[in-house]
Amino acid sequence: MTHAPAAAVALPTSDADPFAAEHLAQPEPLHQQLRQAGPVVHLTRYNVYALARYREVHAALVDWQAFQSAAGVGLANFRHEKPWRPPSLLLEADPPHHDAPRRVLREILAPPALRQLRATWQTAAEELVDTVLADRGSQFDAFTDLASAFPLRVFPDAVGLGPEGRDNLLPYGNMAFNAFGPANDLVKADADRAADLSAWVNAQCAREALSEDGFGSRIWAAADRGDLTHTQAPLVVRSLLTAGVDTTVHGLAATLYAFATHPDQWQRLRERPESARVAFDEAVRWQSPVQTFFRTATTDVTIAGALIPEGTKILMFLGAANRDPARWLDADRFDLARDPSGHVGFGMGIHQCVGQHVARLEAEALLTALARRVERIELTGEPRRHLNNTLRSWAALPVTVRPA
Ligand code: HEM
Ligand code: OVM
Repeated sequence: MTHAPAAAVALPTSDADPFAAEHLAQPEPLHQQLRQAGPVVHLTRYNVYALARYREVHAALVDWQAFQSAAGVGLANFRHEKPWRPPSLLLEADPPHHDAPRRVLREILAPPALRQLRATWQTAAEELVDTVLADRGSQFDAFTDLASAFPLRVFPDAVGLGPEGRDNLLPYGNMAFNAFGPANDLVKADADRAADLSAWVNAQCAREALSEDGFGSRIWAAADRGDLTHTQAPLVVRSLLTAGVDTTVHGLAATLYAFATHPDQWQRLRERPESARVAFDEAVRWQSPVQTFFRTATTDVTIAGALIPEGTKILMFLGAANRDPARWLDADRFDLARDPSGHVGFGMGIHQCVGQHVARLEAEALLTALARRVERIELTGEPRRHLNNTLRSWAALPVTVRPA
């Protein structure tokens, strides 16, 4: 990536709407078109520049100086449009403002800090799978009964939320991830609930709302130490509640879908339960639960010879990069034998998912509990997608299992 001035080349263009229902339901054909069209494609409908190849997506993710986040990582440009809520102090911030909140969350969500949760989460996963098999038998909805139920059982407790109103978490996240896209019907469908959901989430970020020994109170303790201001603390808690629920729910759903459609891979996991973590990363690569994020060009910049004017939005297709045949052998295959490291499903660079160890710990607990108890898992009905502007998400995953 070089900085202008440079010889600009003519850009391929596309009038496709990546946020239209047909592409959200099945993004692969558009991804392939965009990758083939060139390293940068001008999307005329939104006047944004699309990156769908691994090389360029990776390069943009690691170059925070040229591709900023503080103007928003959705389509809306915060330089000109008022954000729907006060911007995230992590996701929608650039250095140096990004540094302190990032350092605080990194400590709280780092593997050593999660060690005390492992046994609790493993037990919760074993109990959940036992209960589902006992109550539902061999046929159930792997989306509702496992992929949603498990994070909702363990994550809000780990943050330190009270018992009331937890059913607001998924709708709030759904709304926040829709808000990165254009103001289409998906956004309008959430509009009447926005104020209530936001009020509830904001109230849970207060120190008094949080138990004494969770992630939330540790964020407030960091403020007491002076690592954050007391004004920043509730917004950092808000990041956990926004980014920490729907992502893992749909990430686990993606993983269960992958196994329900690849019986040989399920056998492999059962033989080697220690591969649960890498299996989850392979599922994150293969499905990319978070499909897209934007950046904004801080200067005139050229990518692969194409001039991108200062102030314009760049749309990074994480899902397309994660299946770029130039980077991945047999890119469309879900394969536990591959090394998925380097995938951009959690991002890359200074904004790379700070909650990824939480997500992996949840996945490891649920997958190993299920692998111990279930010999076969297969789809018994049409899996149903839920459409969201950013998340590759699910509504139903009907499965039949054979207990081990
Ligand atoms: C950032 C994906 C789970 C909290 C990110 C980014 C991606 C991502 C792609 C990068 C954003 C960017 O570059 O602009 C995912 C996926 C998950 C997951 C696929 C599950 C499968 C979680 C969890 C938490 C979390 C469980 C909280 C416990 C965050 C936060 C950021 C972030 C706070 C912003 C970090 C920053 O800007 O420095 N995530 N995430 N995520 N994630 Fe996750
Ligand atoms: C945040 C955040 C971080 C990552 C993803 C996200 C809604 C939000 O810090 O609020 O999606």
